[in-house]
Amino acid sequence: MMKKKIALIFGVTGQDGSYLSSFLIKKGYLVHGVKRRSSSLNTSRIDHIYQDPFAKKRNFFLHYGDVTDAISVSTIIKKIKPTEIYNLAAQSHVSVSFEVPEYTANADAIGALRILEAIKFHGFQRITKFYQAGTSEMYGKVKEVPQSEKTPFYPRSPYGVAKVYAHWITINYREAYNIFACNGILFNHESPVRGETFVTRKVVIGLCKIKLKKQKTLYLGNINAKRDWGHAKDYVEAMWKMLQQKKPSDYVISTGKQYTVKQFVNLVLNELSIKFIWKGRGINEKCFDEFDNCIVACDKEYFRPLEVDTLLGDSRKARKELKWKPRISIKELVKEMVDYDLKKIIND
Ligand code: NAP
Ligand code: G4F
Repeated sequence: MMKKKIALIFGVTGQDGSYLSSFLIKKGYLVHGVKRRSSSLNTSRIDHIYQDPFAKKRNFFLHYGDVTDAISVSTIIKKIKPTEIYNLAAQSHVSVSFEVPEYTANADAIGALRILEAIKFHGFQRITKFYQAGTSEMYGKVKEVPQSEKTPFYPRSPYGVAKVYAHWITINYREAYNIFACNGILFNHESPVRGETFVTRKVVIGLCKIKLKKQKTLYLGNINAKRDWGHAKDYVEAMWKMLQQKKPSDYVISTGKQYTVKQFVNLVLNELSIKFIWKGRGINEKCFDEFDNCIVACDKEYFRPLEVDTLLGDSRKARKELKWKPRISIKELVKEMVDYDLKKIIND
């Protein structure tokens, strides 16, 4: 009988962690996830795959740990001896990284180093493959359009800078110690379980509440920023595909289509059948419903010290070598997110 593959996911309780866990369980993996201790439950995204610790024949296991704690990282890796490690753990909010830059560097940059060093320290170079959750934020003030694996980085936030370190330390351990290590450079990807303070989910929740007359106005920051938005379900498949190649490499994962935040708002308003009109310019631009109620406005509070104005990915390498392509369109993504939050708000 073939030995089961063993995956270890740092960041299992996050959006991508939940989709990746479900995906790998379906592929027949034994999946181990690292969760942080928190004062209230932080496992709602993985409740559907949770298994009783006393149940026989389990394929999903949780461990307490933290990527800022080298001993916990090293102990878990030694105990599990995983065939694949996915490092999804991060303080992943760009705006928050300006408020907690040192913590962001510790978790997002040195966190990756701690995992790589543990693989090396335990002599698992030949056993354990490594995936690093890189980001289009590394392109920041973009040097070319669209952005590919060859585009130079110019990060614009403590988060982006930390991720550039993680990117290069992954390449460094691949070249120095022959670890099968890959960087995914993923553009924004969303889902119904996206964190509530990222713009897509914030817009969906806000406008659903406005539709249900539970909120009057949604306040946003820079509505002219452009993003290349995909669906998390498609993107976790690309992570897995990278680790199934003959040779490790780095890949851009993106849809190749770009929308402004304002266009995303419009898609959600259409999905909710809310008639609307935009008036004004710049920070004074506002969206009104058919009864002249202001339903969307901008507030300085949500602007960042530096902005990434535009992101658009060129994922031709992944499409060719990984035979990967996004399946879910932005319209389908919006519909799924709206359906989920409308139901949730009605039932809460
Ligand atoms: P997310 O929902 O914010 O999830 C982040 C995960 O990391 C959560 O499980 C979180 O735990 C965990 N975590 C945070 N700090 C940690 C620490 N010190 N030790 C251990 N775990 C820690 O992010 P996501 O959207 O799933 O993204 C997954 C990864 O891809 C992140 O590294 C992110 O930076 C990167 N990325 C995301 C996108 C995107 O558009 N979603 C694009 C490119 C790259 P808690 O649940 O306890 O907070
Ligand atoms: O949804 P966002 O917060 O995502 P952002 O900053 O692009 O970062 C996300 O994608 C990255 C990949 O490129 C990941 F690496 C990262 O972990 C994260 O998942 O903001 C998107 C855009 C920004 O330009 C922001 O300024 O929306 C703009 N925006 C406008 N109003 C807002 C708001 N963003 C947030 N969060 N909240 C607002 O009210």
